[in-house]
Amino acid sequence: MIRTAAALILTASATGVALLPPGSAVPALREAELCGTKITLPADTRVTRATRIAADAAVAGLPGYRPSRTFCRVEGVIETEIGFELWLPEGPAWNRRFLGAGVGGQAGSIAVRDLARGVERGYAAASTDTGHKAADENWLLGSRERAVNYAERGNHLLAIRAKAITTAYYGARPRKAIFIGCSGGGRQAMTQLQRFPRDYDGIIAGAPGVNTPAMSARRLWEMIQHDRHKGLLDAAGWKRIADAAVAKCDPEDGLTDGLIEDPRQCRFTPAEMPDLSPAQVTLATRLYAPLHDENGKRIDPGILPGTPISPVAVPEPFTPGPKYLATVLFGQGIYRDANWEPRNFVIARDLPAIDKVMNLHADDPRIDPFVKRGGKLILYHGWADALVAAVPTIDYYQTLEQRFGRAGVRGFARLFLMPGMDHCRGGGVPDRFGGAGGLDGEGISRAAGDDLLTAMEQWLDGGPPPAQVRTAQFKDGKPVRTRPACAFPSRVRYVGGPVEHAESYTCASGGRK
Ligand SMILES: [Ca+2]
Repeated sequence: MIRTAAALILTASATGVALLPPGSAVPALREAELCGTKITLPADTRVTRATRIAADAAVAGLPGYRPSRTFCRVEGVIETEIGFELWLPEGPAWNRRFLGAGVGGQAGSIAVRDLARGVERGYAAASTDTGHKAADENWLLGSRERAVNYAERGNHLLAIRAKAITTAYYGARPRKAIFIGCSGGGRQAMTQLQRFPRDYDGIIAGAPGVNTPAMSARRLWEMIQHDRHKGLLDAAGWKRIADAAVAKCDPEDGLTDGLIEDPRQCRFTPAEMPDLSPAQVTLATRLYAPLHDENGKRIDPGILPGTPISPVAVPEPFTPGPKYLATVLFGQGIYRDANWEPRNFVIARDLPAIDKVMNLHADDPRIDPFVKRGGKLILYHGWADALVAAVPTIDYYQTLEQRFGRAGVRGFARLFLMPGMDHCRGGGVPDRFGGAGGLDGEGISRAAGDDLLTAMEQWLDGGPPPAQVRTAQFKDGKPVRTRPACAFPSRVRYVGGPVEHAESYTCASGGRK
């Protein structure tokens, strides 16, 4: 891939526009000056701005961040509308690695926090909006290319073009490339791994939504249910239901610590709550249950007990767009209608139809090319994620076990599940462990045992795979609770001491399916 990228530059320099058919639009041979360094750009790539940002200077779009080192902030466009940024630490500070950072929800923005984190560690770090701007609420009504750019192509082009620019800028190829993302960014990560296995050596995917069409169908269906039964259960009511499940199942895992170690083992139904009305029980039971389409076909595994359901249309994480991803996907993607009415949603009709517009499935276990070239995968997911359920991520890991064998998978993949953690982070539980979307050093430390990015770096460099990661809960800037997350299928076992200290636990194998 890197060779291809270098070849692209050569093609652009050596042949320029000569090979284009007569009469076609003639792109200029593109040169750019990146903060004092002149390079030749890939032929389809423009740099719109390159800004030298000094150490300790303010960084636009990321208030409060003061970089510890000087870097060149490159903003550009691939083809006609795939916006990207590439942050390049000044020469000697480069760690010879490349970091791709995914964007959640509808994309349309740049993962600047992850780019800042990359720069702090010396990465050349890049992120793309995948071809549209979040402010454009009807983005999917644009060119048909936008769907495929969003689904897969934007990040693939980013990997190739941004690596080419990186190579030209430093005069050397990155020796390792890592992609990190959560939510939609996690789906992007898994898509890279499955469809473009040469783009990245290491993939860190949080809450990936490996079946995004089904997940979006649930989102829309839930919105319709909440709308239809407005006022029946408010946020406090839904929270009480989740709390009742935790109260019942927390001690069943052997330790009363406010967390359900494996909510799949928790047997709880809202009918157990005597203070709920029959109508409330019916609604809650229906929303937690697996979703079925109008023909009775099962669409998803449902919501795990202990996960609070939001009674309003759930806001999209990370991209505060005026329209919800599910509405955009189905309304604009299928019906090309900006005013499509979500109440017209028919699962059995619309769910298969979205697959004809774009491929948002990221659950293909046939990842042999990635595995054969030594690629490594770290997955993580919060057990109490109400937006993107954890179970499909576990299911995906288990399809890998079926294909590669349990020992085989442990050669290239690790899955960490965080009890009580919400979508990507949050939930009032330990949720800092060097996942996507955080600034560098926001956890306990940057050591491999505390930080998944460091763990990936060391694994790729021949070190041991992470057997566990210490997760931390912070309050007012201070860690108040730490806990190990153990690589699936091993589980956390309490061995004695304060429950809020990671040292009171060990990872035990077995006992989990
Ligand atoms: Ca417990």
